Amino acid sequence: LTIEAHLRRALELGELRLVYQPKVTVSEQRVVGFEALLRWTSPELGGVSPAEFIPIAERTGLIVAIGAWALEEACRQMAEWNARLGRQVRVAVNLAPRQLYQKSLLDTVRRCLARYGIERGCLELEITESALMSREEEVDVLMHDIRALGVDLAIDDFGTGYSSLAYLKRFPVSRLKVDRAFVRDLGRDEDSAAIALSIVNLARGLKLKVVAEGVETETQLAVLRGMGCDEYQGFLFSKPLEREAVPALFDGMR
Ligand code: G
Ligand code: G
Ligand code: NA
Ligand code: MN
Repeated sequence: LTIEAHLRRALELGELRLVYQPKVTVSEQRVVGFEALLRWTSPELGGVSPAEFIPIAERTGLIVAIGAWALEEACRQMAEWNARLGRQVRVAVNLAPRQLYQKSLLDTVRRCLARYGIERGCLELEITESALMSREEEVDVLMHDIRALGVDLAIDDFGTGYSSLAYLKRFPVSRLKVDRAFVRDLGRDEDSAAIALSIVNLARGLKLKVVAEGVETETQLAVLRGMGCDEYQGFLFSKPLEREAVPALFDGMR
C-alpha cells in the first residue's frame, strides 16, 4: 500500500494524535498557550513526519477530514484540561489553505466551541499567508465570521509567503508568527535580524502580538527580547509535548 492509502485509513483507525508545543512569554518564559501539531504513528510504516504526510493530505484533499478531526480533538483536550486544571488553556490549531475554502469550516468551528464549552479567546487558528492570497472575498467573510465567534487568528510562517501587506489591514488577525528561518540566524546574520525586527515593529504598529518560532538558544531569545517580541515557541523552552505531559507545566502555578 502507498502512504496515501495508509493515510486514508489512519484517521478511522485512530493512528493520528496531537502533540502540544508550549508558547511562552519572551519576558518571563511563562506559558501562555500551546500549538497543536499532528503526529502519525502507523503500525506498518512507523512514525511518519508531518512534513511528509501533510503535503500528501493537502494534495489528496484528506486534509479537510484530518483538519476537522484535529480541531475537534484540540477542543476536546482543552475542555479536559480546563476541567482538570481549573484554568482556561489556550490552544492554536493549524488550518490548511483548503480548509479555509470549505463552506463547512465555520459550522465545524461553531460546533466544536459549543460542544466543548470553549470560551472566547481560548481557541486560535493559524493560517499561512499563501492561504489568504486566493479567493480573498470568500476568505475575508469567513475570517470575520470566525473572529465573531471569539476565535483568534494568527498568520503562520510570516515573511515567507507573498507578503502583500495589504491583507493585514483587511483580515481580522491577532498574531503574527515570525518564521523560524529568520529566528535561526539571529545573533549571526544581520539580515535575519533586520527582517525579524521589521516584523516585530510591524506587529506593534498594527497592535498585533508577535510570536517567534523555532527559538533554540539563549542568544536568539536575548535578541528577541531586545526587539520587544511578545512570545516564543521553540526547543529552548520545550519541544512539542505528548498530551499527558502538559498538566505538569502548570504545577505550582495555581
Ligand atoms: O510538527 P512539525 O514541525 O514536524 O510540522 C511539520 C509541518 O506540518 C509544519 O509546517 C506544520 O505547520 C505542519 N502541521 C503540523 N500539524 C498540522 C495540522 O494539524 N494541520 C496542518 N495543516 N499542518 C500541520
Ligand atoms: O509550520 P509550522 O510553523 O507550524 O511548524 C511547526 C514545526 O516546527 C513543528 O513541527 C515543530 O516540531 C517545529 N519546531 C518547533 N520548535 C522548533 C525549534 O526550536 N527548532 C526546530 N528546528 N523546529 C522546531
Ligand atoms: Na503552525
Ligand atoms: Mn510556522
